[in-house]
Amino acid sequence: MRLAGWGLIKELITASDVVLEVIDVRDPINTRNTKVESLVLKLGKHLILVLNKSDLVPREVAESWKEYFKSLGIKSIYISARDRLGTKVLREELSKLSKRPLIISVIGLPKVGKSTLINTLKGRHSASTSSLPGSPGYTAKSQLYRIGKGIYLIDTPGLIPPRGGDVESIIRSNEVDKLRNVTSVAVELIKKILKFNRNAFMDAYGINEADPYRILEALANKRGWVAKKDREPLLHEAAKAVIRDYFDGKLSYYFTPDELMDS
Ligand SMILES: Nc1nc2c(ncn2[C@@H]2O[C@H](COP(=O)(O)OP(=O)(O)O)[C@@H](O)[C@H]2O)c(=O)[nH]1
Ligand SMILES: [Mg+2]
Repeated sequence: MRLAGWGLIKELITASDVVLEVIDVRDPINTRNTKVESLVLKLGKHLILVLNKSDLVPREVAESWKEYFKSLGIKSIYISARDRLGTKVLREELSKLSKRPLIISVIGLPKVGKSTLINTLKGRHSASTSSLPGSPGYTAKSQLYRIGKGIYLIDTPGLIPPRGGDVESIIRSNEVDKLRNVTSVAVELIKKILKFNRNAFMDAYGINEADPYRILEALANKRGWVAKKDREPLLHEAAKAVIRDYFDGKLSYYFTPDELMDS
């Protein structure tokens, strides 16, 4: 997994006029990177938080997060990059900024939906260019796309997840196949999902269990992921599936800013 170091991030933000920070609306708190946000503001660039995957939460929940960020003085917009909801509004917001060329960078932790958003914004006909207008020396290892007249979008490698207690920082630190202790990582994720949505695994897999290990066991058995020798369920296979299904949105939950204050 390509993750951007601090030097590259600085270089990218410096070259941008607008930074779109994509976060996951299911957990906006643990998928944002406040250190990068501070840098964006310090460098005097526009910051827009893009609350993605809002197809997975009720509209009121997405609204409540928008209000929450507004109260912090941060502009945000909720979208579903996958279902192309809210992306037109985002496009319009961007075109309103009159500067041309307008350089937009898209940053965010791995798996928040950066590539999906970029594909949606760039449409089928946009050409990819290699150098940024007005900055000939610029050599970022990032892809640049023209998405409108004088409007350019930079794709960025994922941000390094901030270290913290939450499981988001672990599942987004490496490819699922390369995660260490993938079973215990998935157990943590399952606990988190169950905390906010007791029916998540019933809805996704038809598995009616409350214990994380039992859930992994049941999923492995259901899918036929068992050891040849003794038919023991292969928990690590189920663990990887759970993490992937979480990224895809097959497993869902949400909480509101009010619940955040209470916890
Ligand atoms: N449900 C849902 N899933 C999404 C959305 N956008 C992206 N995804 C999924 O999230 C995963 C990661 O998306 P990707 O664009 O590769 O993220 P990136 O690592 O930030 O570039 C993929 O499985 C996407 O299908 C969305 O709006 N809704
Ligand atoms: Mg990507």
